[in-house]
Amino acid sequence: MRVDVVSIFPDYLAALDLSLVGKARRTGLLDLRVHDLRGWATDRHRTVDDTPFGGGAGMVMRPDVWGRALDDVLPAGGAGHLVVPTPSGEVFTQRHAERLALEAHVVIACGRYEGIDARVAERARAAGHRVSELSIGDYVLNGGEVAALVMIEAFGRLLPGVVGNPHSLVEESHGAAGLLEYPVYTKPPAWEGLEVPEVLLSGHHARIERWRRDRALERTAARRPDMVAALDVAALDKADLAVLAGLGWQVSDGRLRPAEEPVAE
Ligand code: JCH
Repeated sequence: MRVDVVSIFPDYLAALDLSLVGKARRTGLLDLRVHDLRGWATDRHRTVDDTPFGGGAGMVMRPDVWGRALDDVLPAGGAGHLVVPTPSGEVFTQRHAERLALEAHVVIACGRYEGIDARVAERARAAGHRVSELSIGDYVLNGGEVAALVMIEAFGRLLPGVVGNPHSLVEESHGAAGLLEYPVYTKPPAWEGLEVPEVLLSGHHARIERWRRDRALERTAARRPDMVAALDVAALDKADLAVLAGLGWQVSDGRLRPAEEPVAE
């Protein structure tokens, strides 16, 4: 897979030399290149921004500079996928990561200031590229670089051969099960008076599976009620439904719904 990142702070992306993504680059699974946007500026000061039309605070990144950059890094014939991190995008999820991992060529345009002139995404779409304007969550960053790091790590580990054991990819949170991960423990079995749950030391595989499933259901109900509401009821067994009932969730009209909260007098 080929990935190009364009930024006025290319050094921000230095972390991509490390860990799993760094290894994927060295082994040739990932051809990742980072570019300095100022290389496409034309004036003495290498200006990339200007004041916003319509007024308002801050500066906006110029479309002409970005246009020259993308003409050089997007593949010919509208065959690219342009990702633009932005606080106004759809929220990036594991589904986006899975789709991006299937692409031959992704270009990530990291903005700064108040963002990039909207005509840049518009023109890339008109040229036939896929364009995804994506937020990594509901908080405000100073630019797209950290979001690009997050996305590259999320899709990079899904490339065939990047994570050693592909089994560990399917068992994780936000995979098919739609539940958060159960808590995990390792040695020593007793640490500072805290014990590993006995069932995990029992060697009883079926009981361990049930215990993990119960903890996953509990955690998901406590932390992510939106994920409980989205569960496929047909994929749940009687024990799952009993645990969820104990947590205040009931099936009605084929969907899980929270039991009514008592109305205050
Ligand atoms: C970005 C900015 C507009 C701040 C400039 C480019 C992504 N999830 C997520 N949060 N923040 C970002 C992000 C991505 C790219 C850029 N900024 C700063 C831009 C704003 O409007 C309120 C605020 C932030």
